[in-house]
Parts: sequence; C-alpha cells; structure tokens
Amino acid sequence: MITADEFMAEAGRRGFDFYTGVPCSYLTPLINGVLSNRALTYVGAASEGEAVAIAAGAYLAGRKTVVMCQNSGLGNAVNPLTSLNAPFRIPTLFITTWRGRPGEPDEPQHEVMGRITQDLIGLMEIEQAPFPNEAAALAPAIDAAVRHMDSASLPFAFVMKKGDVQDGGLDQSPLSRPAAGRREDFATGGERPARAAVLTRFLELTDDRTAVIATTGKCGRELFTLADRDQHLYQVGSMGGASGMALGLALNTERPVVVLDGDGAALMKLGTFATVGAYAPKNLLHILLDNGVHDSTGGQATVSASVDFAAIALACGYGYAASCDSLEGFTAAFRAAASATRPALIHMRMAPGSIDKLGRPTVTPAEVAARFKAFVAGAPVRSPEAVA
Ligand SMILES: Cc1ncc(C[n+]2csc(CCOP(=O)(O)OP(=O)(O)O)c2C)c(N)n1
Repeated sequence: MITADEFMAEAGRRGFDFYTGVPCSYLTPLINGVLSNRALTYVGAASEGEAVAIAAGAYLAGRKTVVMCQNSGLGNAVNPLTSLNAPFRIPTLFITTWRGRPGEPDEPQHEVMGRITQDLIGLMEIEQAPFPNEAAALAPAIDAAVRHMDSASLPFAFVMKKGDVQDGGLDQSPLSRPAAGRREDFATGGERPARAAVLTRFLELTDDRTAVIATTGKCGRELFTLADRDQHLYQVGSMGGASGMALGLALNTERPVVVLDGDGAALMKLGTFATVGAYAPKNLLHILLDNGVHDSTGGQATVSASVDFAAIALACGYGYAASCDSLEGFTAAFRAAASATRPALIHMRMAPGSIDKLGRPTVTPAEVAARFKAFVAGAPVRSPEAVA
C-alpha cells in the first residue's frame, strides 16, 4: 500500500500535474489526495470519455495528464482512447481500478468487466502494468510508463486494486457558482445558410491567435477544405469529444479557444455543457453548428429541433448564449460573444448539406496534433518546405 502523497510526488517529479476523471470507491484515496492538493489541477468530468477528451486538450496545451476512472467506465472511454488518443498520438497516464477482480467478492455489475479489464486494455493496444502499490516500486513503474508514453506518444494504463492506496482525507475547494448568464436572440426565421457558408464567415471573423477545434465528420473536413491552418485541429472520431478537448485546452492556455461542435455530437456528450459551465474558462467560445441532422452519415435527423441549446448552456453556467439562424445573426452573435462573459455559446441553426465532392484532410491526425500543439505553445512551426 502507498499513500496518495507518495504517488502525487513521484508523478509530480515527472511533470504530471493535470488530473481528470470520474471517481470509483477504489480510487477514493488517490482522487481525494489530488483534490486536496492545491498544487494540482483536477477536473471532475461527467463521463470517462469526456475525461479522456479533457486530458487530450490539456496535453495539447503542454500539460502532462492523468486520467482516473473505474473499470466500468472503461467502456465510456474506449471511443476516445481508440479514435482520439490513438490517431492523434496523444499520451495520458490512465489509471483504472479493478472492480470485479476474479476471486474478490464484488457487486454483480462488475463481474464481466472484472474478468476482461486487462484484455480490454490490451485490445485497445494500450500498454499496461499493475498500479505500483509499494513505495519502492513507484519510481521505476512511473519511469517505465513515461518511457512508453514518450516513445510511442500514446497512453499507458495502470490497473489499481482495492487497497493499493491508503485512505486519506478530502479537503476539496468548492467550485464557485457562476452568476446568471445573458441570452441574446438573433434568429430571423428566414432561409438558413449551410455549414460551409457559416464556416467561411467564421474564418473571416476569427483572428490568427485563436485555437480552433472542429468536431468529427464533415465539419472538420469542410474547415480543412476552406482553410488549412496550424491553429486548426480537425477531430476525427471521438464524436462528442470536441467540447471536452476544448475545455482541457482552454483551461491551460491564454489563447482564445473556439470549438466548432455539431448538434449530433453535442447531444452525444451533453454532460460536457455542465463541466464547461462549472469550470468556466474565460477564453472559450462554443459554436454549435446545428443542421438538425447527422449530416456526415447521410442526413438522419437528430432531435435538435426541440432542443434549446442556449437555455442548456445558461442553465449549466455559461456566461453568455446566443441563438441565430443567418449569416448576419451569426456575425452579430460572434461579435457579442467576443466581449461577453465566457464561456459563451453560439447556437447557429443551419441548413443541412455540405460542399460537393468534399475531400478529407491530407495531413494526418498526428501531424495536425503536433503542429496544433506547437501553435498553442507559440513555438515557430516548420513549414513542409522547411522540413524538406
Ligand atoms: C461514437 C460514434 N458514433 C457514431 C459515429 C459516426 N458518425 C460520424 S459523424 C456523425 C454525425 C455527427 O453529427 P453532427 O454532430 O450533427 O454533425 P454533422 O455530421 O451534421 O456535421 C456520426 C453519427 C462516430 N464517428 N462515433
């Protein structure tokens, strides 16, 4: 058995100071230790997949991250671990508990996952080791994890058993309750533009300091087609993870951050609105490009027509929320959001449809992530000619 302090100190010596996750009773001593440690950041996520996305955003801002969860939450994390961390080569130290360990009495809901935890991690092609539960084993175990994370630029998992970490107290600072946000309505009820026209307008309005994360599917593909810039990150996969990634990024950079979300994606991870509202980064603008359909997969309707996203955002603690449905309204909302209290949401109702014969990014996700990370850091970015 080790103490949370011992783990945090060894991990801290290697630069890990950004934690996120969802609790598990086996994790209580470690999570409570992290929450009580004012030198560390802990973001309590609404789901394990969201935590993985938040950590990915923090990594792109230069932080070394730890994601903590119960093994029953592995299911929630499979999607971003395989479709975000893997293609974009984003490492994180992933600590999962081992509820349902064969031979250990536990609740019925943990039996299957208890039997397959290590296999599931292996199937995701993530390297793993038992959580180091002796003080002398900590440094070598974390060093080995770091070596793998540095060389492969991929996550590494520790599997924690009951009692690996000694109980300690909890001294959590409460998050402050945000003041009520402000709402503006720029909707006209007229003919709606499609995504490409809105993105074109967005590009005209956005300065070159802003970091932009585009949701998966045709949104990112259209943004790439209209303008490929180092300040853009085109998510592929990890549907619903763009806002979580933007949150992790915004909490760790001075740059303005914009996330271009889809209605289907936002609905898939609606909990992220609450996390964004609670942690309230003042540099985050959430633009919800709502065409009412899953446009990228053939136009099947989402339920967004009956959803008031601006009301959701305000109820979750955003400082400002605007609704619009025209390019003029979008422009007005964008300008208003720039000087409003953030996080801010612009809910843009659009027409379905995308650019004819739409291409896909010709830069790989790993290249996109690397150049985006350099952009966020403000480091000079080598052009392809300079590399050649
Ligand atoms: C977890 C997951 N489920 C389903 C998909 C398939 N998929 C890719 S894009 C997409 C539609 C996204 O809809 P929306 O966010 O509204 O954006 P739009 O396509 O309309 O631009 C779907 C269902 C996926 N990539 N990941």
